Amino acid sequence: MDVPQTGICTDQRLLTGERPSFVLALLKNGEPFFFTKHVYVLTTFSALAPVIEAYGFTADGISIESFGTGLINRTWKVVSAGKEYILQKINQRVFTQPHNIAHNHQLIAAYLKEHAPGYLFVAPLPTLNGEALVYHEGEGYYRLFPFVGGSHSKEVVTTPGEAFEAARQFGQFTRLLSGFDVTSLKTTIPSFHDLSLRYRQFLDALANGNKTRMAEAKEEVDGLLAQKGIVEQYERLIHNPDFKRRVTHHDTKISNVLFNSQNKGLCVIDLDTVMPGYFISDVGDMMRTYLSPVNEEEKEFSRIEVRDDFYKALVEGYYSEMQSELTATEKRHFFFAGQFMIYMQALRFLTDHLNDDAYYGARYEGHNLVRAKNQLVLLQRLLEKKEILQQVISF
Ligand code: GN1
Ligand code: MG
Repeated sequence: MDVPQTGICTDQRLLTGERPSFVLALLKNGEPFFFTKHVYVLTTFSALAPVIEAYGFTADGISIESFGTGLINRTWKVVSAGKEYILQKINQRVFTQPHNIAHNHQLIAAYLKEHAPGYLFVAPLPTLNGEALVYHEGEGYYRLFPFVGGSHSKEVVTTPGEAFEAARQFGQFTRLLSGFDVTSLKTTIPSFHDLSLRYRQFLDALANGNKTRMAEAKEEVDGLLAQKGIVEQYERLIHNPDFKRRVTHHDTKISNVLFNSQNKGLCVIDLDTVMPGYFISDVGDMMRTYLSPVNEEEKEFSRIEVRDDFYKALVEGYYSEMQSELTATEKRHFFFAGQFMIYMQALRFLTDHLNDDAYYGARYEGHNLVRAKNQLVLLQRLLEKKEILQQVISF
């Protein structure tokens, strides 16, 4: 196996439950040198070499560095021979059947190629053997994407124009696939946005989770239990035939939209959770991540707010693509989408806190409790504006 003679590999990601790590590996004459603050994560060229070789990269001059802020998969930016790529390792604790993801990507890519040939769908690149995934023995599954040239992503939405653009992108994605047979998609995470299941998992964590943490989080636990009506409303909705199963992205946070240098939306990314679902998942996660000037990581809760003009832009952006697709029942539940998703995310963060951070990991003690509190405040801010915001949808 060849290892590069020179290059830099950085990795700031953490392993679940461990402390933040920073590793800088410099390779000289094939020998790695590590400069570390906390040596918990080691990602070296040699660890990734079998993967990058599958794509025919030569080791000389390649650079691989950690990229993005996703919580589940691990992502690197790869530069080789002047070309940029995104390399990802699929988290198999979460995505237990990586081939299901590849199957979905292939079906959607083929459909869009035929029905919307100009659409930018960022599909994985095939290996030298024509495979969509690389299996690295003892490590897991990887795939490589082209890096969309001239693109950038965002962590928070700073203008209504950005909210409009992002909402338009997700609306366009679902609309272009409205003629696609949604039942042909495989489920990549069973019951991913099933709020009733998330609620049961929360109750389960209350019964079996960390008792000390439970006592400390009593106020948040009670706050979530008190809003169980959201689960009941969700149950009623999904049994309503006017609530359609559509091709749904299921992770529409702002960092999953690529923008060009003029801040126009280019495409949506992070397509692993594209599955049959309901529009409230996509619209709700946009509300969760576009309406406030700060995101789920914010510890200063007074900075969390719901911006009316961003809500309006979100509605207009999504409707610019989906207005004629949505049923009247769906439109009436536009606001509910935000309640549904913010509540679900608060449940998931608090459940994980009670389960000792087994799913999301934690960068500091109490990280998921802070995230849960943050989402509860956001939900409160949204509900306070219910009447005003519902008037925005007058068309
Ligand atoms: C996870 O890995 P990432 O950041 O794309 C999670 C989403 C959550 C999000 C919260 C598969 O997404 O559902 O909304 O964290 N994805 C999965 O930041 O659980
Ligand atoms: Mg994601």
